[in-house]
Amino acid sequence: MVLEVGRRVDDASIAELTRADSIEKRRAHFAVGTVVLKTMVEELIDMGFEWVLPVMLSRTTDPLWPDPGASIEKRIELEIYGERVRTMQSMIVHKRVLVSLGPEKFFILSPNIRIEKRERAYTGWHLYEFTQLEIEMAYARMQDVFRVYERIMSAAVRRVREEMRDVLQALGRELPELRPPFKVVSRRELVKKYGEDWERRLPHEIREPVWVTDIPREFYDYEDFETGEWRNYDLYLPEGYGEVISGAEREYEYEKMLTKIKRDGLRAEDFEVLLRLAREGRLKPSAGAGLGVERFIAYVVGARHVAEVQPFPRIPGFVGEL
Ligand code: ASN
Repeated sequence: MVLEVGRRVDDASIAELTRADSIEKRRAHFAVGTVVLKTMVEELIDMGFEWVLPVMLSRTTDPLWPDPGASIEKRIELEIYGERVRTMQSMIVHKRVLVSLGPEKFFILSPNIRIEKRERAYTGWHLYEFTQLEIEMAYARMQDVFRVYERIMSAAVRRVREEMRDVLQALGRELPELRPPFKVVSRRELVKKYGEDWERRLPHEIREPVWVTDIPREFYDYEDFETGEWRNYDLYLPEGYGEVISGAEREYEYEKMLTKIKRDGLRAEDFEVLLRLAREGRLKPSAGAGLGVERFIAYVVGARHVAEVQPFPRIPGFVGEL
């Protein structure tokens, strides 16, 4: 169904999508998205998660560096009240502070701005503004996070299949049921099997979602300094769709975090609160992740471009009419 990764859409379909009056054609996507969001939020609340609200401007944000998947063209900083603030690339730093000071189990629908390189428009899988369904749980392990997302995603798919059969049919989408637990494979195994290009190939090779673990990236994900193993994970979707969740067990020790911040060439003063809590022994171990809301809905409706589920598409390199 989906064209080759890296070129899922062309300029003509992007031009069409970014016209303000193209909304009408995509109304079915918003109806499905409503059921998806409602189900996931209800399931999280049933599991005892508290719903907290996002921030959008802050002195600190996710550096998104080093990350093999990142391709940020511009980082947005602005001045307000005489202070420099950044727009949120993700709320990871805030999640770590909040989970340590309370509540210990929460979720956030968090808007992120990531000015991705223009060529990413054509992957069909990148946006310059999107929303993450973020969770964080104190003292949790990666398997706990797997179970939470498996439950909310499979419940959402079940509900859409049951309640929106006609809409799926009109969209021409044959949506398979999700059957947890999903398979878990390490990045090292994938490199052996598919080579360094595993990330492009995997979404075309799998028939069910797969958790990929042990990915070297930002300082806040837990790294075992003895074995070199990272206790982090991404969830990949089949049918050519790809990564939809990213998360990790987290670093919480002061010295280790500082070593990694310096190793990555970041500025310790950008993460002052995190480091202060860690130094005082108040930064709790936790695990969490974020699900790309538009990506998951795009998978559910069978969209060619993830922007098809946004009312006002935010496609890298293309600023629409609204
Ligand atoms: N949401 C991710 C996490 O919880 C971080 C990210 O978006 N870079 O780990």
